[in-house]
Amino acid sequence: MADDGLKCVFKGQTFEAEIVRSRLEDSGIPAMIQNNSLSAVFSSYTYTAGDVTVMVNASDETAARALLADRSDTRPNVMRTFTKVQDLGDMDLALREAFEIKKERFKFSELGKNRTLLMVFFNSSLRTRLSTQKAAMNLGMNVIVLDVNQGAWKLETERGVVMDGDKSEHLLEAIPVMGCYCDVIGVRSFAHLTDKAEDYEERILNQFIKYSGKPVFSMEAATGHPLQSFADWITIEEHKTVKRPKVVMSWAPHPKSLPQAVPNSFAQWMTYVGYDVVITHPEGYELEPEFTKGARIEYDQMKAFEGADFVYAKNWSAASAEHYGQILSIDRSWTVGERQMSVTDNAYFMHCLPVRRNMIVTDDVIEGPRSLVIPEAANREISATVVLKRILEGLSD
Ligand code: AN0
Ligand code: CP
Repeated sequence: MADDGLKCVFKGQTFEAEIVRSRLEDSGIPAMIQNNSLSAVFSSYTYTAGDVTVMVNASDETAARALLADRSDTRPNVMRTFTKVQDLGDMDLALREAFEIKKERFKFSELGKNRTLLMVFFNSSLRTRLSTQKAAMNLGMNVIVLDVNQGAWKLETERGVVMDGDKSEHLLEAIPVMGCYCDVIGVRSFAHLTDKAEDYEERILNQFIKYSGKPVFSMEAATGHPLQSFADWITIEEHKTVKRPKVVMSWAPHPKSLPQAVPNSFAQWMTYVGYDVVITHPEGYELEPEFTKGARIEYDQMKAFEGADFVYAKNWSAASAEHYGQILSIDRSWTVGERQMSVTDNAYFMHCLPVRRNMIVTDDVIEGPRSLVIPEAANREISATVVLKRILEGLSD
């Protein structure tokens, strides 16, 4: 943390302080927890001994107070941001909420009254656009959709650039302006696949979190697609017949370079909920270990598929620093077909869609009785409704 003096923005019990600290950090505000009884420095601050306090840099104090004021309390199941599985808190509760909403999807139709969702798309979408808008409508919200590349000013994203080119507006003005017109913002911004550090820092998404002044959720950002993984998880829970199914995520060929967002999130989510996760891909397609921790990597696709309960196919480009964003293989023997499915335990087939047939998966498998691609897409409405509901519950007037 910078050395411009620390200010206390919260005082309370340790567990609450932890929630407050992570909420601040998620919004790009460095924060630390201090225990008064242990800190001599502390006596000089307004808040006196006895409790745990959360400290921020003096220059962040106003932003931190505004952020904390925007949520009525520190209940763990209300959310300010949704970018990763951990944001959901108690997973059993999240799943119960998903099934409750699936049974009665208009149950919370008053919650979003006079609230506005802004969905910002830097990239194309079918499912995310429709399902998130439907979710907002289930909750009684108003919705604005902005397709940045269709009709908005071209946006500069780098600070310090002399804007004498074709970009008319800077993201640093555009974001707070967008924040003026809404209560919640969803952002879709894919990896550019040229600069790994820039993508993996989630520069665009984090700027929205930091400068919009509103709760922000990912509608697929550079390194993750949590709304998709949440829907995938609901779908698996609905179809599994054993407590801990074997879930195999398989790379498959694709003619264009695709981000790692979907496989990153899927691996992270499925290991987090404790499934038996196997990832199979040709050498060179290793994902970042922070997402695959707890999964087994098997380079032999047929071996990986043995006894699988669920097969999740997806293409992604290389994630390594040397080959970042590159296509290293277009080997069509990896296309998921009857040959691979026959060694599974009558596995269900899954894909997030959009899918290129006979590159990723054969017509027969995707059209077959074990294909879950449509129920999976349908559950996108449910995952989005849970996420928006929780964000709405965290808003104060
Ligand atoms: C995107 C991707 O692979 O990240 C979106 C998937 C939901 N897919 C394509 O661009 C084809
Ligand atoms: N699965 C998914 O996110 O699809 P879209 O890219 O169409 O939104």
